[in-house]
Amino acid sequence: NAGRNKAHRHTPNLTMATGSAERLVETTLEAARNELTRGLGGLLDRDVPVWSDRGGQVPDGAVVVGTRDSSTVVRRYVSARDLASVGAEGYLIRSVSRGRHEVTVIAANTDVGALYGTFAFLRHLQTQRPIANLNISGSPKVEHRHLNYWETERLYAGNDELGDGGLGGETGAIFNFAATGASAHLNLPVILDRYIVAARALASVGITGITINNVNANPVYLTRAYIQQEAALADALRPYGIRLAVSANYAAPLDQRFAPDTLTREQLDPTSTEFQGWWNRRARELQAAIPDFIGFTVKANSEGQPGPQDHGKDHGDGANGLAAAVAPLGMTIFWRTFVYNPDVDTDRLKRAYLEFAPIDDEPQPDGTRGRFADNVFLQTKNGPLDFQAREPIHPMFGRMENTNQAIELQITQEYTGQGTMLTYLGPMWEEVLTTDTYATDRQGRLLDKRRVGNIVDGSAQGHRDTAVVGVANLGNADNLTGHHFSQANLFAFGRLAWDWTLDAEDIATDWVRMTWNNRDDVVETIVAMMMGSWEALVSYQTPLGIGHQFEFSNPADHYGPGPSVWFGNDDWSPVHYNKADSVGLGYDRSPTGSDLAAQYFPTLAAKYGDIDTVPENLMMWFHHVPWDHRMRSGRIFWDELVHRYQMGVQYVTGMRHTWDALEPYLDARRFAEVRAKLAKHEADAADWRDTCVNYWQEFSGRPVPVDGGPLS
Ligand code: GCW
Repeated sequence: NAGRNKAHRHTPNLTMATGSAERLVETTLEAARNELTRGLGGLLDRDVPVWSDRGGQVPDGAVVVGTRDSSTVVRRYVSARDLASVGAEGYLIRSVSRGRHEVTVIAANTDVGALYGTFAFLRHLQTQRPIANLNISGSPKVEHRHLNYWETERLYAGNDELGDGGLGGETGAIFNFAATGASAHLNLPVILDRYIVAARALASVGITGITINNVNANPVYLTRAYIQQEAALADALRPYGIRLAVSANYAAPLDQRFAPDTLTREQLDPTSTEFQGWWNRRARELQAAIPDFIGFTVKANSEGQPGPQDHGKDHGDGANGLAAAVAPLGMTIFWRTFVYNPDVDTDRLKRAYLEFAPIDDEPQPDGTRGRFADNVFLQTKNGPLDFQAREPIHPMFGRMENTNQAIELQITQEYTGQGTMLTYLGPMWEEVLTTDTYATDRQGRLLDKRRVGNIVDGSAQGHRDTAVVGVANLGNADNLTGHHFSQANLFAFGRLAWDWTLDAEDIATDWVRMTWNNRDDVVETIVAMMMGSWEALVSYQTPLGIGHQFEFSNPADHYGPGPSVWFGNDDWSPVHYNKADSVGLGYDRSPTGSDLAAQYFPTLAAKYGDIDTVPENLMMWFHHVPWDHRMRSGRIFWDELVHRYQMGVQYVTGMRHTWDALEPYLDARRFAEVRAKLAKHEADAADWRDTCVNYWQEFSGRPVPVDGGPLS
């Protein structure tokens, strides 16, 4: 990409706000070299000399990193042909020997590939794998591995909730654009050391881009003053292979901060030259300051955000209008499909598919199908509701054959325990990405590769443009994520975005070795604890496929239980989703109900639509289950339901005991911080169990089986 390696510096200094030893680097290879000297120095506990490759004999034991262009050693030991197999961002790590000299070569086709290889090598050492005779290769399955950053909305890692080093006046957000008071002098373009900490962390798991502002977008991010700030940030992150995007508010052209360059409401028609011209001017300003700017993420006609439907046009027109404006600049539009206009269908879960599928399928004048432009991605949440702890896959996966489709996962734990509950999300994402869509071609023949991961990485339907997006959990806490274990989610997201076929347990094992301790017994214990934590959360919050059951009371919204609540709007209300009555519990989306099931490919439609074949863990997403329905365990549904709540809480109690026993092996501070969180976690999990079971019992009228903890 033009300018990717050019430095456009807007600020000369790094400001040490938290006292970590960061420095600004100009190039990606410099970043890689820093990581090596720092990483090896840390692991070996001594200074590591840096040898500059100007030809001549390589010192014995050296680690050489680079491309065939940048390094004579790489040129000597790694053929162009071998390198071709790992693609633009992949790497090869090899032990080579010449006479009595042993050298480790980290080779790639590009500088960023070399950086990823460096991190892979360090991970290899940190996890104490054997380092003799290395022959490792890696390359990503998906090209765009992005974070969406919602600033302070749904942020649980801000303002240093662990109590160390928070800066007064800051919001808790990782990037300072508009801090006030005592922290105002720390606003961008000043580069805070934590931005470099984040860049290093994100590069270490292969993140390639960040949309820096909330999708409920404030147009201020498109103003000149902010673009200058963004450019400084982009410069600091560029060496780490991380590019920027901005969330665009569809109606930004009305905003007086752009005067005299504003539009009238009539001119917001996405097909108009005025609308496209306005966005083209903004995009050009952005590109002038940030040559490798990615493009825009758009939430339109969703939860009160403006969009093309306010002007009589549909999502295709809207996405394409913006896409046309930025296409000449090589930019991309990430158009979100999180829409639920009540006029479309009474069942919220069916609405996105109903709005987007016809546009994807629309015959075009040139004989092809699908109206969405080539530089549009439809960005779709993993499930059809809203990041609940377990949802069925979104029916759109596999159904958007003619459109680029990105999956959106939520790393920040809005519905999965926020900053309090220890919930490792790797297994959830593994479950989502490996779910079989049973996608067929137009003739109804099953595709060979048809898991959600295949749809996303393009291998199912031959898409070349591919993207995975995670809603980030980055805050200004020292450890970036607040809860120490939330870091594992950021790590797992990056690893799975790189290669969705990786195993969530292997990822957890690496993370524990790199983060806590390398003793096998300790590693096994922590990994085992993590691996069951998500299923436990599902059990004590929303077992057996019961939908959204959260209370909504600022600021703790979407944390605690609220099964009896109606918020004055069906789309947000627990009672609407649970449909508790004297017959049973759950939302009928089978053919006798809303028939969401029919939006899936036929095999899944049949499986989900029948109460006898639906997976029990998704049961109440699709069926109103009678209290005495016989479950696979032999228990009746009511007993099974209560059992799940009890098991979930017991698991958390188990985690607390396990953690206590690990005290001798962990550093005191982090041990205590996690311990305190687990105590609250256990109490809050019990609150979920008691609130829900007591409420369901009003309908079931059955006694509570006593195989678990007390129900107060
Ligand atoms: O999960 C919901 C969140 C909103 C969010 C919205 C979305 C940024 O509660 O905070 O808005 O989804 O994804 O647009």
